[in-house]
Amino acid sequence: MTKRPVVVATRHFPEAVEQRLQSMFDARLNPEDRALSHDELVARAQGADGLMVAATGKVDADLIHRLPASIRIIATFSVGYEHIDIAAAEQRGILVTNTPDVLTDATAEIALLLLLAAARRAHEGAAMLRQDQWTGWTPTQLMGIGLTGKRLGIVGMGRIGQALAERARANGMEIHYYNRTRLSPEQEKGAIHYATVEALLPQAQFLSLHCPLTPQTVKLMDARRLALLPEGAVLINTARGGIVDDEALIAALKSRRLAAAGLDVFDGEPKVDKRYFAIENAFILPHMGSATIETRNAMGFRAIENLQAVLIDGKAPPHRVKA
Ligand code: 8YV
Repeated sequence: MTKRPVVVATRHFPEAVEQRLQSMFDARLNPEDRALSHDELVARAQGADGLMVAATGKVDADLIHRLPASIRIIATFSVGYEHIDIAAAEQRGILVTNTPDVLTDATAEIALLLLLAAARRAHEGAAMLRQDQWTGWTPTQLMGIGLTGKRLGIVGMGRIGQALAERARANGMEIHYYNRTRLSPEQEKGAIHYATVEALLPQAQFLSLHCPLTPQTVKLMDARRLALLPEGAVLINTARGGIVDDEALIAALKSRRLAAAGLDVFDGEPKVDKRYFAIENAFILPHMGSATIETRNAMGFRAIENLQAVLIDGKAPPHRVKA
């Protein structure tokens, strides 16, 4: 039997994904899901052909330079790839791939969940009930904000932004968006395009972030831009925590300048600015955007398709990302 390519998995992936990995490759798994130091990862990668990583571990230039020359592909189990130094990988002739499309619906669903939960004060209601503080219905209790007829601003109208727009339209919202390039009329479906984020913000009674984290979008939502949102706006972030300036957002939520926020991602994850825990108008989740069984399996299979193309079929990977 010919030697099967060796793939190192840096995390414990869903069972069906690991089974497929093992059926196709000589897979070095991480069943305990231990956080691997760079030293450990470099040791595990000796003689290996590919890595399957997740967005939770930095694959920086230092690590890439230390990888053995046998590594030909780094397949990330994520659509985002800001954790990988692509230029450093390219310099060493290592291909980098991601998992687009398959998590679009799941992430849009979580964005809608955050939008509804933040607007309708779900956290406060649930906490009141669980802490046995509910003394009964009153005409003015926990009044939130309705979605129908409101303007939703979307920053980044790619796949996930468009999927959220679809769902928001079904809830009676009007879609306004910023994207570097304007979409075609078929994709826009009546959404209104703005050439700058600054032009969009004053329109956005709700604002949802769907752009990647890049040097240009770090702290995009800073105090100045948050102040451009209408009084009582709701901010949703399912993209990356680093796009929002926590200091500015916390101040805006505390002062009620913003009515609420729904956050699935945090700057410096898994460390979270603990002040959010005490902010009742923040509905927060621990990065669950793609966390459905179907989606996580599909992400794994997509990562495997890329590994297979490069390491078994000797072809270009279907989902290569470039510097
Ligand atoms: C992943 C994500 O769960 O794909 C992404 O970019 O943010 C999440 O859906 C996570 O990054 C796992 O690698």
